[in-house]
Amino acid sequence: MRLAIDASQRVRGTTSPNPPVGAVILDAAGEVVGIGATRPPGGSHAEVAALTEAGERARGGTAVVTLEPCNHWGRTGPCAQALIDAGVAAVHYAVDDPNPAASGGADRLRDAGITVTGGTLAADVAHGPLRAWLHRQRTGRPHVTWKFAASLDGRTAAADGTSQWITGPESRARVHADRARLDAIVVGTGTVLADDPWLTARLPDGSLAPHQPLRVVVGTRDVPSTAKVLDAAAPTLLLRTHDVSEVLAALADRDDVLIEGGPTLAGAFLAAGCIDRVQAYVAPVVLGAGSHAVEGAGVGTITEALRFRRESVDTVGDDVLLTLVPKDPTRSE
Ligand code: AOF
Ligand code: ZN
Repeated sequence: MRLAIDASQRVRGTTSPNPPVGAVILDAAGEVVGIGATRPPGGSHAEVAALTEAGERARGGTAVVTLEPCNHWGRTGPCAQALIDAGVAAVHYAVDDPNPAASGGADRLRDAGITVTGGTLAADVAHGPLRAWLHRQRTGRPHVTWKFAASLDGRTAAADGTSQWITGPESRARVHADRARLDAIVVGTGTVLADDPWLTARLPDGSLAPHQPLRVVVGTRDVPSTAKVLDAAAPTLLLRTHDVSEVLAALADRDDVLIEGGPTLAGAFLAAGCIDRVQAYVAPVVLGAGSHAVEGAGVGTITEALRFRRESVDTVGDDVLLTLVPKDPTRSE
């Protein structure tokens, strides 16, 4: 299952509206003979990709899949039937498919005499590669992460507006690796005008990662045609609105969305209860003056404070990465 999870991680950001699923086929002796992951929409599901690699060696073997094999004719044929036809003897999967149109694969496999085990490493998969897709299945909207980098004194830019390199090189590398697995990155027009960000995912050598998320610019101010965000490195969507629900509606077929800035956009998403996870990079540096990560989150008094629960704390180089989820999810659950 760890191998299947790794395979699925590599296709994150390339499969939506389908889930990034991973599959591994073992032959009858327990040797790995096929590894596959969901192809872009219209392409093979993970099981079929792995079975194709395994060929005849799948007969009498075992399939390990991060999601219950599907049972329907959608854009492709049912994976449960493909596993039956390939003659596998056992199937282990992590998470039940919540999509009513596709579920039922486990029963179909059992009816064909295959030993089926569900729930293998289910929490790792549900909180990991399938988190955003499962969230959209449950709520009907994308999973939204709000990411920011701040100094020890809570500043996201210095007094003169300069903001590059608050956090260290390790944090920047991590941000780029994360970007390459996203479906969309959202910023406000204010951030585009102030910082002219490129919003691409770059590899450690500075070149562009093979997969680029959709760049989304939100707001009513004009974006100059020379803005880096409008170049050909990745697709870009301009949304002339401030309205959080309009932004989410425009991204309804995306699973994994990141809010990158600035403070007005973050405030609007927080006030609307539409942040599902926070990634706060805190750097050991003091700026003493300058902007903050959030403006206007609708908090007037301490009892209205938006509170979060710690999911993890990681050190990244000299920085600390706090990963948080809302304590009292309003719309997110
Ligand atoms: C699997 N393996 O790798 C994936 C599955 O329209 P389709 O045919 O592409 O089907 C999409 C649905 O199939 C999707 O909503 C989900 O329920 C399931 N995805 N199932 O067995 C896979 N990606
Ligand atoms: Zn399938």
